[in-house]
Formats: sequence, structure tokens, C-alpha cells
Amino acid sequence: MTIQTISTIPFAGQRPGTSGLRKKVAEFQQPGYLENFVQAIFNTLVDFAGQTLVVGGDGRYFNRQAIQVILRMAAAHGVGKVLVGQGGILSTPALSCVVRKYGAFGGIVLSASHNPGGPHGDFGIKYNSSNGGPAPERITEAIYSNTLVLDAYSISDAGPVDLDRPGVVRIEQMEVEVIDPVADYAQLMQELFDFDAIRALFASGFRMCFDGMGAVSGPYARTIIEGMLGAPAGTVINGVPLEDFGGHHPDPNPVNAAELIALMDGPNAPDFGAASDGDADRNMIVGRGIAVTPSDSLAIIAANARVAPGYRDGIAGIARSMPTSSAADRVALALGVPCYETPTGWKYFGNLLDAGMVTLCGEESYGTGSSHIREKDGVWAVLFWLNLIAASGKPVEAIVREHWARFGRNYYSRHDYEAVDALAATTMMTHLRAMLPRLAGMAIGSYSVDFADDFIYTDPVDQSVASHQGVRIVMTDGSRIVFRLSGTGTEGATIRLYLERYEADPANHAIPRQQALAELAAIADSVAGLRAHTGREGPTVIT
Ligand code: G16
Repeated sequence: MTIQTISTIPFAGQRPGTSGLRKKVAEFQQPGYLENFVQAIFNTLVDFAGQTLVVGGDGRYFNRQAIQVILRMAAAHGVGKVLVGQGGILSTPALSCVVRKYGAFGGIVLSASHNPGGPHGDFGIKYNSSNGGPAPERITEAIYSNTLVLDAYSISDAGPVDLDRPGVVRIEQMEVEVIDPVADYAQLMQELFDFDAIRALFASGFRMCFDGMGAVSGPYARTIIEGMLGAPAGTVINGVPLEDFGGHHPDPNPVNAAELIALMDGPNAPDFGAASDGDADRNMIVGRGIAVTPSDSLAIIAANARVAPGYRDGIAGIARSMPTSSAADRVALALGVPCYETPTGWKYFGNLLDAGMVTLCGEESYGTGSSHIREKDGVWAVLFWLNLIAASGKPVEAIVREHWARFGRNYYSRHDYEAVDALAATTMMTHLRAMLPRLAGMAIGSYSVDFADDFIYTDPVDQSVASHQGVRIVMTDGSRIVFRLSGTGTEGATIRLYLERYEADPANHAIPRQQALAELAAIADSVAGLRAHTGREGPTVIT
């Protein structure tokens, strides 16, 4: 075994987006493409010699090959030990858990999350810091800068490690330990939730369907829900992680998890439904005949946090991304705790969590989590809801309706215009930004604009500033229209339009969502010229 220095030339476009570098598999398969990015990570980090690194992914196509490259490069850079999930598997939340539990200096997550997998799908790589969370922007930007100038990478010429065999092997001076990808995570969940109560719920005949969507949550859900909590075999469907996710688009929303929604709307629906995404950090919660919006789910978890043993002492605060509905803000107000509004991206929650300023975080993009790790956590959210149902004895729909009756309902929806021509999308945003100063005070339909701006966030812990985080048009009654471009797509640009309207009166809580938001959608189109700029008659996906 020897360490080789291989000459390389920079690849354009290796700037991490909302959550790491995500590209088509074919782009990652170019000789040197992955190696350059990994070299840039090592060039950026300091003081990792002899330390522990955690590596794993969601099992998608190219996962195993990428792990072999990372192991050989880690060995060439003097890393002391790598913990890698058996079969190359570690869900994003499980990786965060393992980094924290074993005091690793960081982790490398291989996933393009909810983006489709397979040879023609997407691949991704993300660096997580020693707190177990996505590296902050100053680090991802430093990695990017490095990709532009590097001219060589170092790699051991060792042979492949058997990722399927648990135990310890060596590459150069570095130890590689193949670990059980589920055990540490499952133990943490047992500490947070009332497993006895949930076990009793299943023993009483409660029926659930968990859709793993052919991605990485399957082994976690099977071990915990069917194994430790005694739900019948078959509760978890699509539970084996496949390289192409079995053709699923593993994004847990009512559009992509149509099989689950049809089941929950059908005559023999189970009591509870849930789905998770490619790397198991997202979740969708479904009751009989009702899909809970992620913003409502965050608010309901916050309002009921004390039912779970891990949160019995209450919560310190809540953080939500700016486009997420303000349902959680109402709960925070009632609890007398702060609610922070951050840019889109879980990395912006890290400082607040590390400083103990918040306990719960959530995003409209089907992400919810807590201070137990530094990633959003799909299975955690599902277990919270199971704990809540067990403790309250109420079905999902009753829990949601009672929450609205108490706090009011934040009607909410996201309209995505996917794979739009990138120039058309940026032109639309530029045009919108130019209009902002003129919008305040304007009456549009039955609304009047209170203020309109491009969201700027100053981190209250380190004072770092993130600007251009989304255009907001906020009405005098608190209703909002938000526009931003996605930072996770791999084809053209995706325009996201977020709509929110508050309704206090329970007599008006049964209006179909899109109907309740129709006027705001029409205003958004007329102000931004959505149809004119995109050439589209309507959104590709509505959630
Ligand atoms: C990632 C980020 C989330 C973000 C979501 C959507 O989720 O971790 O914080 O809300 O993307 O981002 P965008 O609107 O820029 O596409 P995941 O599950 O893809 O890692």
C-alpha cells in the first residue's frame, strides 16, 4: 500500500447548494470529479490527523464506489479512524447521531436526499462538522474556493474494503470500522420516546403504514417500529434500500407518496401513515383522510412536546425557516419561548441548537427535528407522533383540528415550477427584486401589502449574515407570498412559491387549502409574471 499524488484540474460548478454538492450521477462519475471535491474538504479542514471521521450514505447508485474512494483518501490524509455503516448505509440523522456519540471530528454524508437515484438519477456529498450538523456556509464556501484552485489529490492505492462485513480493517495507518448503521440511532430514540406506551398502542390493534419509498429509512423503521415497538410485520412498506429506490421519487409528500395517500384515503385505511425520503431526514405524517402539512406538524410537536420523555422539561425555543408557515410562532408565543426565523437550509439551525437557544426546528420541506442531533430526522418525527397518539388516545385528524381550534389555522401551500430555464428564473427574480420598494402600501385584490423585501438573516450567535434568502410580500393581515429559487435541484432552476394565510375562526377551517389560497396564488402570478417568465400554465408540483 502506498499513497499516490495524482495531478488533476479543477471542475467548474462544485459549489455546495442548500445541502451539499448534488449533481447527476454521470457528472460524479467523471474521473477525478469526486476526488477533487473530497480533496477540497481535506484541504479546508484542520487538525483532523489521527481523529475519527464517519462516512455513510443512503445506498443510492454510486454510494459504494464513492465510499471506497473516500476511505482511500482519508487514509492518505492521516485520518486516524473511519466509522462506516455496514453496506455503506447510514441515514443522514444516524450519521449525525454517530458523529456526536463517538466524538468524531466530522462526517461525510453521501446522498442527494429526496432526488431520484439510479444511474440516470442524482448523487450528492455533504460535509458535516463535529456537532453532527451540516457545515456552515463559511466552510462550504472555503471548500468551493479550494475546488477552483487545486491541482492534485492524494489517495492510497489500497484495495477495496468489504463494507458488508462488520469489524475492523486497516488502510495504511488508518482503522476502518464497519458498524451497525441502526443500533446507535435506535438506542437514542429509545431514550427520547415512551416506547412502552407505543408498544401498548400497537398491542391494542392500532394499525400503521410506514412507506420507506425504497430508500434508507426502511432498515431504521423496521428495526424500531416492527422490531422494538412490536408493530406487525408488513407495517413498513418499500422498506429495503435499493440503488434506484425501486423507481420511487423518494420525496415524502402527497404527490410522490401517492400510494400511501391512496391507502389512507381508502375504505380500509390504517390509523396512521408516514413516509420518509432518500436519506431519512424528511417525513410526512398522514392520518385517515388527512395529510398534515410540515408546518402544522412542527407546531403540533411544539405544543405537545412534553408528552415525550425526552422533552418532559419543555422546550427552550423553536426555529423555522423563513418560508415555513408561522403556525409554530403562535405556539412559541403561547409557551413564552422564542421563535427564530432562519434562511432555508438545516445548517442555519446549528448555531441556535449548539447555543441551547432552541430545542425544536422545522421546515416546510417536510423536515422536523430537535436538539437530539444536528440534522432533521424523519423517523424521529414519526415516533413523536406515535408517542402523541399513544399519550392522547386521539387520532391524527382530531389532534390537528383541536390544534387549529386553539391556535387558528395557517393555510399553507408550496407551488414548485421545476426544471425551468435558469435564465428565465433569474430574470423573474431580478424583476421581482426591482419591484420590492414599490409594493409596500399597495392594495392588491382584497389584500394590502404591509412590506416586501429580500430576506436577510443575521445569525444571533456568530453575527454572520446571509442575504438574498427569498423575496417576501407580506400583507397587513400577516398573509404571505414568498418566492425563492431552490438550492437542491440539478436541472435548470426550480422556482418555489410559498403561500400562507391565517384564519382564526374555526368555522372557516374546513375550506380546501388551494381554494383558501387561490387569491394569493393569483396575486403572486400577476406580481411576478410567473406564467409569462416560465412559459408554464401552472406549477409542476403542489404540496
Ligand atoms: C434540503 C435542506 C433543507 C431545505 C431543503 C429544500 O433538504 O437540508 O434545509 O429546506 O433542502 O431546499 P431548497 O428549497 O433549496 O430546494 P434535503 O432533505 O434535500 O437535504
